[in-house]
Amino acid sequence: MSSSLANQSIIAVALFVSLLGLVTSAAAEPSKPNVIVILCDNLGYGDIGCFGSTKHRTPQIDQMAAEGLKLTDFYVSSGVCTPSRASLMTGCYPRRVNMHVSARGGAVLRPVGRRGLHPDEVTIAEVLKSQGYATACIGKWHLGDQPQFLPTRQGFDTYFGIPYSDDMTPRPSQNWPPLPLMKDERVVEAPADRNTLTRRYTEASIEFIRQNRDRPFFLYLPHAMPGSTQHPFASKRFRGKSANGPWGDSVEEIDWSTGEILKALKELELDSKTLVLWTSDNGAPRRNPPQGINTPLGGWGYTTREGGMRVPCVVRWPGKIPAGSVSHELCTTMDLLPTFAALARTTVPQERIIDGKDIWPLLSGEAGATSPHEAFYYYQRGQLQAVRSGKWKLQLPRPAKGKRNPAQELALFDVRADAAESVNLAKSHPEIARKLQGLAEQARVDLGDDDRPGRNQRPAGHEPNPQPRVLISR
Ligand SMILES: [Ca+2]
Repeated sequence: MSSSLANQSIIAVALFVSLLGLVTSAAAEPSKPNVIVILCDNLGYGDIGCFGSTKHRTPQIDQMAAEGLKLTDFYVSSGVCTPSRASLMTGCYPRRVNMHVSARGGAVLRPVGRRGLHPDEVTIAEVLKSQGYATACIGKWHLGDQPQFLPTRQGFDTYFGIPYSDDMTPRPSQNWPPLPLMKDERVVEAPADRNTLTRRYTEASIEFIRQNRDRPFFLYLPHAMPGSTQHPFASKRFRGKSANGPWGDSVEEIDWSTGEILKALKELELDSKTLVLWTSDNGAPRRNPPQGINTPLGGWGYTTREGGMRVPCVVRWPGKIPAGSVSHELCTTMDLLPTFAALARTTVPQERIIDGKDIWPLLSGEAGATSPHEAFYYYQRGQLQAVRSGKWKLQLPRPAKGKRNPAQELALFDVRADAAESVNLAKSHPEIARKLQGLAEQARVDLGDDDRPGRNQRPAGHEPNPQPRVLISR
């Protein structure tokens, strides 16, 4: 063999070995996981079995918890829909993205509204879409009902659902249209048949999963139920069947829905490739007679009490998240965007502040993993009302503001031992109270408080749309 031939052989072998290396490393690189977020509307901390409900039968969600992780100290950023959902989508506090109040200063967006989540904000769907994910939003959006604010303009390939709350039906003195059920940017049914929403959202979700079984997908499923009406809706199969009236019926139908989705994942052999996170957008509101349950937390939805902002959360991903695990570390819906971005092997937007953190160490049960948040802030609309750090929650003093906002004294609670916020420890732990007041002051500077603007609120905020119009079928 001539030396040049020998050299060529060596080069060929080297080339082959390095190609082999490339092939094996590509094969060894895990595919990007699918992500499913199931978000209930107004469902309370104690409304499902694995979080203590004795009234509602939720075997599917309980089984999901047994196969995955329960987060006991998981928070939403607001006690009401719109700001809570804005945070979930963007990883930011509502004030950061200027979604803490509606155009008229109300707590949530209304139909035919002037505002919505600013199109320039970066959503989870946009982050994952940029990484090759198929994306769908199926359910309640509530981040703007005008075309420029719809899910289809915020990174979702497809949308199916009602763009706002299910109780926003025509009423005198409002130009609200019959409740619109939309496919992408078209109204396909009005008024929407609310009894069948949970069933139809479930069917559409499973169809989306089937269609995208061979590529990574992100499914955002914000249910309409138990929702905002005095009489939550359910399919005939579930109506009148629970021990807790229409509220319980709708929760039990959501449990069925969750089971169907998990069943579809198993059948399609996607179980080991899919993270499913199940939670609620805020706690159960006060009703008379009572419907939803926040026990053992104190207070009701629409407030900054624990019952308003701490929600049940179950996360499942067989093989990656230890079965039957529980974490008491503080984490939030704002952490979803950074966590999912990391799972998709990308980063959060670098040119802007994102409040959420990657909580994969907590989800995956890494030894010694702790909350990435030194402080968590409880805002009611634009007002900072409380701050939590570790096990401590400081309720900030404030004067009365309207009937629904009574005066509050400074109060310190150990919300790990006293989730009902019943024993004020401010006098016995003045140094803790002082420390938390310092953290509150940082938030006032950064995010603002009431009429005081924050240094790092995004100035563009959400663009008012001067001439909103009623969405119609076209
Ligand atoms: Ca809600």
